[in-house]
This record gives sequence, C-alpha cells and structure tokens, in this order.
Amino acid sequence: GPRYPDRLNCGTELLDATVARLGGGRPAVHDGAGGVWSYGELQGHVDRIARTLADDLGVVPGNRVLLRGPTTPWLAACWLAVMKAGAVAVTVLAAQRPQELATVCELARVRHALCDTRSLDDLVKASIPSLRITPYGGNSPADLLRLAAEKPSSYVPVDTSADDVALIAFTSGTTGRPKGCIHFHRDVLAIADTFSARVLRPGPDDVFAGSPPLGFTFGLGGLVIFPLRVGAATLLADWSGPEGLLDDIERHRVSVLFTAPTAYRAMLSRVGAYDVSSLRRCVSAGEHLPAALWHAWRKATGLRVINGIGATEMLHIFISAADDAIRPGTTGLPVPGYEARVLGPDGRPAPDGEPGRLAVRGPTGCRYLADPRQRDYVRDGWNLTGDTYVREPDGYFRYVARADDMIVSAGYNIAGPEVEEALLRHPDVLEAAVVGRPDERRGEIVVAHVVLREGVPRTEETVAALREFTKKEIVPYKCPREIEFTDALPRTPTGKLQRFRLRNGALQ
Ligand code: 3SK
Repeated sequence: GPRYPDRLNCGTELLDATVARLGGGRPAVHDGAGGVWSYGELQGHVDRIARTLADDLGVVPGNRVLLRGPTTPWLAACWLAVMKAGAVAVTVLAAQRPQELATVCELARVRHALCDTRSLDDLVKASIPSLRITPYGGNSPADLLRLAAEKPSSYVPVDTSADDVALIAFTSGTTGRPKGCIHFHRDVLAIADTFSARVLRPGPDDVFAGSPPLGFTFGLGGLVIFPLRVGAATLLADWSGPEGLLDDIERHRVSVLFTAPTAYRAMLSRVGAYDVSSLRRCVSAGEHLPAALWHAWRKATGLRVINGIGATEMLHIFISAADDAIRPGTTGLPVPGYEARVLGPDGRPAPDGEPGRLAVRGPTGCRYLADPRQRDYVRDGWNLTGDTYVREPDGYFRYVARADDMIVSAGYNIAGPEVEEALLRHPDVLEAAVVGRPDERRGEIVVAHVVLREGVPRTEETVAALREFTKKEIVPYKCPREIEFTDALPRTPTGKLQRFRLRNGALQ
C-alpha cells in the first residue's frame, strides 16, 4: 500500500497541497445551481470554518463532530474543516431518523453537530444530551457560516499524526445495529491513492458527480476525496433522481460518474435524450452489477462501467477493474494495495471456482468502535465481509450473494441475486428481490418480489410469463415458485436492498 509521513493531516493534503501544486484558480466545487468555488475560495471557506470550530465552538482535536445535511459545497467545506481542526467527523445521512441519530451519537460520544438548517428537525427531536448543535446555511446570528464569515481566511491546521482518527463511518446496516468504523487520516488518502489513482485514474480536468450522499463513504470518496486529491472539479448537489442526474451530466459536462446499479438501470431508458458525451468514467458500487446491465449501458452510451465492491469497513472500493481489464459479470481484481481471498467453511482459502466468504486486507481496514463484533469480522488482519464470492481461475472475483441471502431449497443452494438477474433480463421487470420463504417440505422456497415497468399489468398471466421466462434462463430448481408484485423494494438510506425485510414478511 501507499506510504505516508508520520505527521499527516488529510484535510491539508487534499486542499492545501493541491492548491500548492496547481494554484487556487481552478474550479473546485459546483453547487448545481450555477454557483462555483475555485480551489482558493474553497480553501478560504474551510479555513474560516475551522477557526470558528476552534475559537467559537470550543472544538478541540479528537472531539467527535456530527455532520448532517444534504449534499452541498458547505457540507464538504465543514468536513474538510473538521479534518483540518484535528477533530473526528461522524458522518450521517440526512435521511437518518431521530432514534438512529441518538444511537450514533451515543456510540461515538458525539459532542458537537454541524447541521444544515434543512435537516435540523430530526436532530433536535432526537434530544441528545450534551450535544451542541450548530446550524449552517440559515439566517440566525449563531449560524456557523455567519460566524465564519467574520474570521480571517488563514488557519494553521492541527498537526495530526497519520494514524489519528479522522472519521467514524457507520454501516448503514442491511441488518442489525449500526457499527461505527474508524478510519485514520492516512486511510482517507489511501483510498485516493489506491482505487482512484490506480483504477479510476482521474486528472485535474475531470468533473465528478454522482448520487451517493456524503454520509456514505462511497459518496465521500467519489465526490470529495478523489476529485480534491487530483485538483479536479466536483458537483455537490443533492440526488434528484435519474433525470436530475442526467441533466447534471449534460449541464456540467460531467466526466466521472459515481452511482449504483439501480440508478444505471433507471437512467437507461432516458439516457438517449441527453448529451452525455462528456462522460469518461462510470463507477458502479453499493450493490452487485449484473452483466446484462453492464452490456445495456455500453450499448446505450458506448461506456464500460467500472464495477467495484467497497465497504464502510474498508472506507471504499477494494475490488474493481477498468477498461480492457473489465470482465462483465465479475467485480474485478483486488485493487493494487489490497489482497482478497475466498474462504471455505473451515476459514481456509477455498479452491478457485468454489463459493465462500470474501475476505480482504489492505491499507485501510476494519476497526470497529468498541464493538464485540470485531472478533467476528476481523481475523489475522483479514476483514471478513458478508458476501459470498467465487474466485475464478484467472483471478477475477465474481459475486454470488450476500452470505445471508443464500436460499436452501430441497437441499439445493440457490443464490438470490442469480435469480434476480434472470428476472431482470425480462423487459417488463424494473427491479427484483429474491428471498427464501420457510416451507415445510422443501425447507425454503424461492419467492420473487418484482417491481414491474410502468403499464405492465399485475396479473396471473404476467406471473406465468415471468415463470416461463426464468425457466429458460436458469435451471428450473432455482426458478421462483411464487412471484409477488410490489411498488418498491425496501432499501437502506444508501440504496442497498434489505432482503431481510422481505423475508420477515414486513411488506406482505
Ligand atoms: O458499502 C458499499 O457498498 C460501498 C461501496 C463503495 C464504496 C464504499 C462503500 C461503503
């Protein structure tokens, strides 16, 4: 992995070092409404906020500071200011509700919150003891940005060490209680110097955009850390649906796009109506990217999606491939600096071609914040993921299922995502989630929850047609015994499918 000096502040490296290298005049952040800050302007805002944190709010190095708000340049400026002030950013999604916020603040011992005025309600409702909430973006005299505007624009950043904690990121939790994942200053740079530098390879003329929020490390990396590391520009505006994203790409001449398979699928039918000729790199992560979708996007745009698997525990993407190295339907190869393995039931590496639990190690890695589950997820320096993978003989890693999404029916092991992919190849299917339902005779039966394209009738004929279709696509024992139609699938705020909610029958 990359090597860093002992004293290191990632905020300084991302901002001041980039300005020192390329000057302050280049565009840094667009707000989506015509506003743009140069690198010099961003630096000025960050330094004034950092000084306000120290002088007016009493933030000292090591304090945990909650950051909450829609994706805006100001949220990124606050995050960078927290880094430069040597404090610890605890990022949450604007969508998180009072109870979740209270849990996060209790687990991470958060003392300060910087909160967009539009996201204040739920944070105030959470009534978290001894939390000092400072709003930003409003008109009150105590507004962070009003206080900051009075400060001088220079600031001496806190001289943090490379392994001081910079960030506590909470897993969005497809199941269970959220876990806080600790990341150091060097980790923030390591994701830029591995996945971004080695696979994505952006340059200062790139313009980044995408859908993931900054409270999800996929978005923080893709929309803040990677562009700033190379002096590129980034669009920081809230996700406004597939059409909004296509519009952004056209208007801002976006060249590097970060989003998830669901958004690629949703954009497919509309992409022809937009000028997306500026796009150079399309990254997909957060969920498995089916081969059919990869091909459909290539057909529609001429672009080869860079698939990847990342995790909050690892901070960002650790298996991926770009350009000619891409093998559609696989996730790719370990990102340079990372190693990956597939483990069998005995915890030892499984032979190539056999499914097992994916394990990874590299410059970033999982340290949970005071959580006994550390023992279950980290062994001998290897991070055990919740995903079942196969390593192909050529070294490529192919996704099979989330470990807990394997269905066992009449003694057969069935991976839900494989059945979903078969369903998704049918033109009437927009989204699909396949789970096991307990069954006396078979142990479990395969049940598909399907979102149909607009206008397709929810009839027995459609069920029969989909069943017939899947039987031609995959071996019959894997085909859904039951198909249920729904308006939407349950997802986490970061867009991951929550199959457990379908298994529990919550939506039935
Ligand atoms: O959790 C994920 O899926 C993820 C993907 C890419 C980068 C970072 C993360 C957390």
